Amino acid sequence: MKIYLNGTYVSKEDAKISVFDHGFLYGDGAFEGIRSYNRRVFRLQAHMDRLYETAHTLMIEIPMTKEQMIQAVVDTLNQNNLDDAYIRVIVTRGVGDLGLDPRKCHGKPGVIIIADKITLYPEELYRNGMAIMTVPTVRNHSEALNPQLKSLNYLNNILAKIEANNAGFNEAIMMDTQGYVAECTGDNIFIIKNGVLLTPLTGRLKGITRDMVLELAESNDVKTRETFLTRHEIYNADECFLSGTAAEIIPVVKVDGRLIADGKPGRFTQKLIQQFKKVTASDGVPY
Ligand code: PXG
Repeated sequence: MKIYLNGTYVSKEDAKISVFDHGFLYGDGAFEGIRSYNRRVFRLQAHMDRLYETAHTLMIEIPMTKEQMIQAVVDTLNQNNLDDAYIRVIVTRGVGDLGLDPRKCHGKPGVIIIADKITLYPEELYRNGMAIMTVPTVRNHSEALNPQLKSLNYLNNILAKIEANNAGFNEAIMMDTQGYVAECTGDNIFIIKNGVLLTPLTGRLKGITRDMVLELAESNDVKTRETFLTRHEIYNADECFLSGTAAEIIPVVKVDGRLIADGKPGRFTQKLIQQFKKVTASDGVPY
């Protein structure tokens, strides 16, 4: 495996960063998770736009242009000769001292690109659907750490994942600070109710897979609405599914012990999974 580390390629064993890097000390940085299918990088521009927006808000100046970053992602895929891959782009504040003041980080921000594989959930769950639960840990308040930022600080999502794992589940639904459904630990959430596709309006990451699901629904003449959702609405949905780059699209069939409709993956969800496969196999930046 060849890993892009600040402009050079190194082996997995040699891919090391300083213990004084604020990405390590404080989670001070940004990241993206991207997939390629069939030697095409899916929605690369959208991932780059989101990465640069996160960095802009964090006031981290990425030491390369978006075009150079796109080229580095493509080059990393070629270096590793992967037809299908999960690509992790990481930008760290860089090396500073033990204080959190970012002004002490004198060097350039760090840029790391890893191309590998990822499987989030067992294959069987994509066919039969997943049982998930709501957890006590809430998603960040927008005025604390905006969930729109894909920062290196994922501790509240990790706590939520631990709560679900402790109870024997693979995934957690997190609420926002007002008690509305926000998203899962690494996925956006959708329901279908009376033929309308519903998904949380705020308090969640603006997922790139989420955007694609909304586009696909509209092209199927399914009405979509971004709104406020409660647990009650999830329990009584006709269909429920999650979306994410790593997770792709996965049906949800039980939430907090309540079956979703008949407890089987919904018809629209299954159609969407088929359409998702078609689009991802043919769209994207070739390499
Ligand atoms: N919400 C959150 C909080 C995410 O981190 C998504 C939604 C889906 O967004 P995209 O743009 O990918 O459709 C994500 C991204 C993991 C893992 O191991 C998941 C993500 C990122 C990193 C790791 O579960 N999902």
